[in-house]
Amino acid sequence: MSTFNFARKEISFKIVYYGPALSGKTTSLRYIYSSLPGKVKGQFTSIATETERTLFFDFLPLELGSIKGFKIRLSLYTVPGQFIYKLTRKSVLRSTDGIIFVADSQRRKKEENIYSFNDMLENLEEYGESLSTIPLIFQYNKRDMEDIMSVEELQNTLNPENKYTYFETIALEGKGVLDALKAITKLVVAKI
Ligand SMILES: Nc1nc2c(ncn2[C@@H]2O[C@H](COP(=O)(O)OP(=O)(O)O)[C@@H](O)[C@H]2O)c(=O)[nH]1
Ligand SMILES: [Mg+2]
Repeated sequence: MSTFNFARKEISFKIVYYGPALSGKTTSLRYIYSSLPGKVKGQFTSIATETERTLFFDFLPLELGSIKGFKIRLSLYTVPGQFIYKLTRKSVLRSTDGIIFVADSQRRKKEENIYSFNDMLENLEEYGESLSTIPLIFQYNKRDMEDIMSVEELQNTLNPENKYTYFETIALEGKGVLDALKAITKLVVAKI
């Protein structure tokens, strides 16, 4: 839920990077962090296990331009993808304004992508939310890897009605990451 702070003339939006474990969510946030000038980005907080997989969440506050005199703030979160962290994923998703679903293009991850997408829908539903009100953008990530699904196959699997915009991304190189962020930002800002 976007929040207005009239005293400080700020609007804050929350965007969650959702997807299966190791699909490239934290890498996407790292790239965003490294590519933006210092005054735009806040502290990048990452709480990780020793194996470098996200345990709780990653959090990156950004200050963008302003509209109608209100400063735009974005808070970017990622969820831990491993099956056992379902409750954490649900709590990170609370009151989100937009979702970037980071799918892993590798063929052997097909079922995990589907599981994660359905898990996200379930969690939204438990908050009384759905994709009819919360904008979503896909990142079809790891396009540089061997044995990946075609975009057509990913679309048929995750986005069969082509309702959501997708970007082919290589988070490790930053390719497509900022385009996806801009697209979701446009959608969440348009909603207010
Ligand atoms: N080749 C390749 N590796 C990637 C890409 N994106 C992420 N990775 C790697 O995949 C692994 C998991 O990435 P991470 O961002 O931690 O996944 P998360 O669990 O979704 O946060 C790391 O070793 C990354 O370097 C990509 O587009 N291409
Ligand atoms: Mg992570």
